[in-house]
Amino acid sequence: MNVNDIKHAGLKKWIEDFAALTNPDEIILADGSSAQYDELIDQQVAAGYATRLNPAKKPGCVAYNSDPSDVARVEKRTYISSVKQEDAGPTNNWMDPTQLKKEMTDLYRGCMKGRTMYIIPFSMGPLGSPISKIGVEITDSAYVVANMMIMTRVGVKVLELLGTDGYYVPCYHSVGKPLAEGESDNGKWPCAAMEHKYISHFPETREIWSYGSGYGGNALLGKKCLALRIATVLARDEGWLAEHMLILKITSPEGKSRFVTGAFPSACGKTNLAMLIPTIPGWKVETVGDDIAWMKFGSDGQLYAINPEAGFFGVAPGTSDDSNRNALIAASSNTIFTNVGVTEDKDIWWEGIGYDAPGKLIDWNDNEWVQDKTDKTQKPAAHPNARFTAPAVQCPSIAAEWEDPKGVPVSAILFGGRRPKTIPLVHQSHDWAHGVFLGSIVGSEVTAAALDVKAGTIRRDPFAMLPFCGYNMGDYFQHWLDVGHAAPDAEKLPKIFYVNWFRKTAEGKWLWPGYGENSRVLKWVFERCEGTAKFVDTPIGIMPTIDAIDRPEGVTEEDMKELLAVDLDGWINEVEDIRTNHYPKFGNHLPKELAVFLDTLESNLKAAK
Ligand code: OXD
Ligand code: MN
Repeated sequence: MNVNDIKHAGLKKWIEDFAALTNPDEIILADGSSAQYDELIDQQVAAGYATRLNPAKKPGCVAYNSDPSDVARVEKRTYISSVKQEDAGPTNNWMDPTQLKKEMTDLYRGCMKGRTMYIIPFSMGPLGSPISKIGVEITDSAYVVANMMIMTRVGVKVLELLGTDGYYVPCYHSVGKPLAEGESDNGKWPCAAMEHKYISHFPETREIWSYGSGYGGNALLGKKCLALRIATVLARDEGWLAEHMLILKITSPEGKSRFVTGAFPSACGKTNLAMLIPTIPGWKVETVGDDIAWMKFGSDGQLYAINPEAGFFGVAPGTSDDSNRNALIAASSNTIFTNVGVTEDKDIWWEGIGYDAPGKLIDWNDNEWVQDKTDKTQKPAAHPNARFTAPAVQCPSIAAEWEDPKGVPVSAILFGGRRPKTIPLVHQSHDWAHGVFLGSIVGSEVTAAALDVKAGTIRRDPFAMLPFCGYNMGDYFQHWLDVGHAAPDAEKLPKIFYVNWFRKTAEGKWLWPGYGENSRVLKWVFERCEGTAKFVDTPIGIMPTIDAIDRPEGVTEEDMKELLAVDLDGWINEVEDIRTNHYPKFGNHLPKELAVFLDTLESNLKAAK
């Protein structure tokens, strides 16, 4: 099938208009077939953009290196371009949509010269699910097409669902590097200069316009752009939730299963938690999704979640047999690696993979690289944000229900961040609205030196949505409260917990081992849902009694007391920081209900002193 066979007149005209503006050499429809995927990858390997990995070690896998200027999401070039600036709120970059569209139209003019334009019809969520949404991405990057084919459901079946007049979210993408007559990329990753990169969202018209970057969330427009920023706007208007959350299934030794979603800022081990291998005998954890959850009430009054994605775009460095064996297995075939080291026998390697580099590598900058453990200043072979793009279905822990079109019923929602002090291992909200308060105050220690924030400081990242909310975050808090008020049956709302795997002693030693041991906390969450867990009420919320969570090896009773203590002074400082530096940002968009929770927390803490 090709573009001329498209039956949807509006879609056809939209494609023709953009082709007239961007002037590509040819137009190809991504039909979703494995034959087309293989052909694309073969072409990319032949043109020098990608290296085919050793079929005996990594069958069906390729490795790409990007341009050093194009290695991550670029938040400072990401815009929520609503008509009114106030609707983008204090946490988003804003530009007037007319001005932004003018600037970007000028950049798009002729930008696909010498390149192929690909049309990618995609579904976020299982085909035909009442919770799914359809998008169409136009791109001039074959890398984007191949990644979208793993991360979403692509092709002819989506066009069939669209019919002759179905609704889709229109998404423009170009790497922003037109080729002159006879010019070639010579196998180098094409992209535009930083000041010409734009990741733009138009919430009123539900459009995504991306230019200049070929990497990850900047270019695979189904993920952060559609499934979070635009979806939050759709969810607000339609009464559901589009969230930066993993979805997991936990099953007790008695065979009872519950589903849990969890929001954690980037770099807090979300993918590891979603694929966790429990250390407690008899318990099982399975994966439904590792990054995004869309949640809607079912006709039974229960909140149901789907994973809108079909693959994992996971951070490679640090992924090892110990930290996440399931991810390594998922990414052992039919996977695209970006910015990792490649060994002489064409296998992959990265820092934290669990073994030393086997001989000479080609690093992510295309240079020869030999590991020198005595050189503390040696640049890494893999970029810290190097990624694997792997099909979800290949994950050994994938749950049988992961593609269920009606979604999975959610029993519990976790919020968390990287907090060395103050925040206990786990506490639970009294109810939904109190849980919204907990989500609104989430913060995480800044670890990446690249961020414009001093390492070691706490960056508030409410609901782990700071870079992903498509409208005013104060209004987003209100939407969460409204969802609770509108719940058909408040008893059936998920219970909400705040967890912290990252507590340290004054000497900087981890108090909690994390990874598979986090299953002990999940067990307590499960038991709270069952009504069987031991708990106490405290000034900050409901907490486990000291003996309610089995201690992992190496965690003493003293450690456990510290992990489950209410640090009154620490919390009083926390309240002060929220009152001074966090909540005021939202001005009159901050829901009154949340300000009341902050006052109540403060008086509870003072009364307990
Ligand atoms: C991601 C992120 O890439 O959250 O998933 O940054
Ligand atoms: Mn994410």
